[in-house]
Amino acid sequence: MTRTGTSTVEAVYEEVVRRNPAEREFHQAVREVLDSLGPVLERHPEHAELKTVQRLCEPERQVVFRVVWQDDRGEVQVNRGFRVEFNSALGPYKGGLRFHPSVYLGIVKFLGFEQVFKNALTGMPIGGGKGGSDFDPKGRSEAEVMRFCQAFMTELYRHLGEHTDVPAGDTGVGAREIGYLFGQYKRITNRYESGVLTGKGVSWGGARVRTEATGYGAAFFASEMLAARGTSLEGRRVVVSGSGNVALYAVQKATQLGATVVACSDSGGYVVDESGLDLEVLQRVKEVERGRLTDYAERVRSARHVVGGSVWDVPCEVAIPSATQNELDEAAAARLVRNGCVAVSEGANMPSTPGALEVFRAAGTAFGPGKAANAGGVATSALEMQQNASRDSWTFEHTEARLEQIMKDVHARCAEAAEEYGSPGDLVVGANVAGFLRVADAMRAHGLV
Ligand code: NDP
Ligand code: 2IT
Repeated sequence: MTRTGTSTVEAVYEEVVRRNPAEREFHQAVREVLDSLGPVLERHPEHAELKTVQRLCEPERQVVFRVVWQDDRGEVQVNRGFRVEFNSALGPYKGGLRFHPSVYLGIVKFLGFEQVFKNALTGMPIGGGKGGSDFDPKGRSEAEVMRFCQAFMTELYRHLGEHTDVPAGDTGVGAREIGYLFGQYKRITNRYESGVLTGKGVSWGGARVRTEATGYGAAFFASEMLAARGTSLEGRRVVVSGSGNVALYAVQKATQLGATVVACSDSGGYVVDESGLDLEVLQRVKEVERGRLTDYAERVRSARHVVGGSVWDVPCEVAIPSATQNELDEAAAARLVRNGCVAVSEGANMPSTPGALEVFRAAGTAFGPGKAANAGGVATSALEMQQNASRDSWTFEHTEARLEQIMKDVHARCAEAAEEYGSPGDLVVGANVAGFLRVADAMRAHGLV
């Protein structure tokens, strides 16, 4: 990296850490992007003058609010809600809502920052944002989840709109929660504004394939990376971490593409099944019964449940981490490489630590960063917005074909940018550079705002 590029990004990073103290995940996400931008700033000195990178690191708006609700025993509960509207250069703020006890501003900002680049990479007209709450849905009744969602939306609604900010799901937020959130938005505003949330039920404005889209997209992306190396998923041993929305559909698509998915996990441990996971049972346990992997292992004789431990101990050729940030560290990456893993497609956001990334780079492992590999979810959300705007409803086949093409395009954009900016084959650099250039160009056009 040349000196001007390096000194600019170093100064920006120091400033980000100073202005956003103790937001570790946000620092990490910014660092990774900045590490890719030196050569871009060299070639586009106007962005140094316009302080494009500094502006990109500062959210346009951050909303933090109190959420008060009553649990089933009548006890008053107080949670914190967030919506970080990060960047609207390319379209309305777009990004999911996460309900998990670990949520704080640093998590929401890292996710919002990643979302800006991811959404740019899809080529669609969507800006970046993210939100959520430290509410823990685990063990909560249906009625409690509904009351929480209503209380959350009672504040959030004033910041939303189909041309302003369009949330969707993320960890802990699926079709059920989107339903309650939409109902409350409609009640407060007296508007059936379909395009204000995505991930809706198909019978009331949702897009087919949105449920499957992130996991399918991550499997398609793995397939693209392997194709670029003259091979495929056919006959490959795959491990997927997590067993939530992204993981389930990554398992399904990888299996449809000829792979055998031998393991998946949750926060309590993992299951291994050498004959391949039984998706039907897995879906019933996780989606219908909202159960645990221990329930799955009780029903499937060939499966073995391991309490605790790391799913990355299970040898595989392709890994699709789809649980949470920093779930795959340097030691796990080294084990994966040693066991013959040739490709990693990140279904989750930032699941690999910086140390893991270095291991994969050094080993020449094909690596698809989350902001590229999991972009299928938000891209299909943008397709849902299109359908809502035209009051149309597409078939599953048509929508899936669009998703597959989008994932191919995202891969191509990353590969081309990596090549052009001196890091051929490095899709981390490619994703950061291609995402940056598209947002930066729009920001320049809009002037100093
Ligand atoms: P879900 O809530 O449906 O599932 C999350 C899964 O990950 C669960 O199996 C959960 O286990 C596991 N998990 C969560 N936190 C931890 C943890 N700290 N340690 C171990 N396991 C954990 O979420 P999604 O599938 O929707 O999201 C998974 C990831 O994908 C997140 O990083 C999210 O940001 C990302 N993503 C999601 C998209 C979407 O459309 N939903 C789009 C793009 C990215 P347990 O049940 O035990 O908590
Ligand atoms: O991280 C993500 O891209 C998501 N959670 C999906 C966001 C969306 O608006 O569909």
